[in-house]
Amino acid sequence: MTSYYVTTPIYYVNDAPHLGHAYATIAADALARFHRARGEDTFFLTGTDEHGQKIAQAAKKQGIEPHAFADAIVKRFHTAWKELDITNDDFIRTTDPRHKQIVAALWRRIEAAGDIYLGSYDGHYCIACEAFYPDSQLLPGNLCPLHQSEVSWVSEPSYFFRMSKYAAALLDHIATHPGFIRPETYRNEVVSFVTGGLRDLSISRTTFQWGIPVPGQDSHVVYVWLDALTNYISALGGPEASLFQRYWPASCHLIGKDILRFHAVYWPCFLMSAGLTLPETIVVTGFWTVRGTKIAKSMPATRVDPIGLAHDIGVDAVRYFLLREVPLGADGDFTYEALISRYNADLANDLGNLVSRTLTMTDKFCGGVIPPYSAELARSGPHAELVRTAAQSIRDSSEHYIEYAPSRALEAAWNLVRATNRYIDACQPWKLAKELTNEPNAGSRATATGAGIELDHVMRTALEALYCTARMVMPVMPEKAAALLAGLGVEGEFRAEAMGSWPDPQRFGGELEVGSAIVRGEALFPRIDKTTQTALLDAWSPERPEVTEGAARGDATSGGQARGGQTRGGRSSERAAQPDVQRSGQSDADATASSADRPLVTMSDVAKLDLRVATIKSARPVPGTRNLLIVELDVGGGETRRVVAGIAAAYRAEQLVGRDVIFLANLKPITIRGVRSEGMILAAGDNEVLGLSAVDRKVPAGTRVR
Ligand code: ME8
Repeated sequence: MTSYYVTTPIYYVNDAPHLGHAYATIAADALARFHRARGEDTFFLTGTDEHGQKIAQAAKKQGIEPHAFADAIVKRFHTAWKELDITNDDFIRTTDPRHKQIVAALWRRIEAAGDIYLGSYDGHYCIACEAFYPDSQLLPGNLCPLHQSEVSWVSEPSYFFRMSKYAAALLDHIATHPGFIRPETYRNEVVSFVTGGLRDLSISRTTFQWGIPVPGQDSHVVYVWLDALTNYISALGGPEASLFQRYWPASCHLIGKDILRFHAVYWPCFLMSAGLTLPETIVVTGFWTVRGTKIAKSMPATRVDPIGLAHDIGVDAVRYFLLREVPLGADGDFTYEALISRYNADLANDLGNLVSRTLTMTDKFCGGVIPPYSAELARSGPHAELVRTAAQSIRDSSEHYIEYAPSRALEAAWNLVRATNRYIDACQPWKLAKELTNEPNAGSRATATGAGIELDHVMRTALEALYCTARMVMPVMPEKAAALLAGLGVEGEFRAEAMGSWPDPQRFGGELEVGSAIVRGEALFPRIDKTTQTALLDAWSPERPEVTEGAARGDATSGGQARGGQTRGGRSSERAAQPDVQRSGQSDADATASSADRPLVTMSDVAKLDLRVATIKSARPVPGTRNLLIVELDVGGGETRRVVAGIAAAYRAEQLVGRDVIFLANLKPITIRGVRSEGMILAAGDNEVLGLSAVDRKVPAGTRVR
């Protein structure tokens, strides 16, 4: 069986994980899930990098011993990866005894090759990078080119690695293995760096202790990058172990562009010296930035909490956004508006709406069970076209995952989603159903009339397309893929089988079981309407600039890196004109209404609103937010409701208790910052609250408002 071994960088434990770490780990997780589904013997490794001056300093600052300091942060990484549905097979810590042992063994192999000598190092060192910098690479004022902070001067005895010896062999390897460093721009960067000449590398330090002792030389600790890079083989038990035989060389080291040189130059040279095979490929990801500044622990203004986002809009939506929005090698500027836009456009409108309309119509027209497929109809017209599109999507998606382009893999899956929406529009099952009711034998659905066969076939084709889609998006959205399969009535071992394997285009049409019941549950991706959007944006970034109209419409043109917004916006308005049965569950009508020009409503629209007088019983801030309050209201009949209200900029919590307000009681509940919000207090003001609603005399809580 082919093996597939994927790794993430091992993260420094100087602070809790942020969005950048989540990104690399989610990308590696999607790759691991995809390769498992292809039936490959997969091993997925992540972990933490705990030695070196940077961690020693961070621990000292807190007055804790470094190991205890690392233990506390490692727990946060474990929690984060659990919350983000990460399926790593192992978690390596560089403080693990198993790791220390292999670092010592690797040192000895390199030493035995005659590649280590004692010298002394005089030069600049950036503690944040844990890297030596020649003067030529520093910014004016002796600043690190990456962190723009002042570097330290180091002068100490040090062991050196004869890296210069491997320059030619490395260039040769890169030339003969075009896929070794991806994308190509990073390959070119490495080639020009190595061509410029490689110097020998200082690989031990003597001025601090927090590291792995050099074998036989306790006064030196191993340079933290030699220590850290070795994790990729120490997790396998080292070169003699059976796991190493099974998984080495690594199929993919997934890394950020900040650590390219360590992985694409130092690591291959160490491995060549130790007589070990080089990894197959180093896949380099770009940076997520916030307003152009790299998201980093040292920059609090760039902090984006991936776990908070996952709680608020679902873990799969966050995973999808990160992998779909930006191709792996490129940088992306993160905005909350772009996150919501993409959620509404791709997940709520395209996929969510397709699922909803397909299941609704299957319920209505096919008795809620999987209808038969007609091999004959499938041979021509729009039916045949959709079968072809499905096959193409499956092939493209798989190729893109293999080529480390998850964004394109998802795009390929969306080709099928959109084609299926068009297919339903073209086939108009609601018309076929109408024809059927007009037929003389209408009472008996079993009659195999033309319209009946075609109606069944159309619905079955759409259901099969959804089955394929669930499996194509599984690596990125495992939870939603499972929920979608459950909706299609795929249960138990069949679901496990569908989740654990890649779709076969040849089997389109024959995957689902005729007669098995579909399940219409909650909407897969409830649309984030304007009210929810405002509340979420308040919670995520209270000091954000005003929301743009485009973002409010779900028009992706407004947000950061979002692309293709014009077409998405266009589709929304097209769909708004379609009959109800196609769009049940998830409305995008509000996507077309601007605040200045709202459509006229009828009394029956107004009658849908459950407006009541409510009395505020208590109010307190949502921790970590500036504008959000948790408000408890007496809504009459002995019922208390809790809402999250974005009113703290206008009212202090204690000013609110005892006030009567107008309350919308039948707003769909949402969870904001982990708090379930069940309703809405009406207030004046658009983006900013100018005043709360009130009644001009005392009336009992619960009194209806009309
Ligand atoms: O460098 N955007 O650890 P680290 C995208 N311990 N990805 C980002 C990011 C951002 N803004 N910020 C961080 C180290 N990353 C070493 C690695 S490996 C043997 C040792 C991701 O905690 C990106 O993948 O600084 C980057 O390479 C990694 O986190 C660095 O994490």
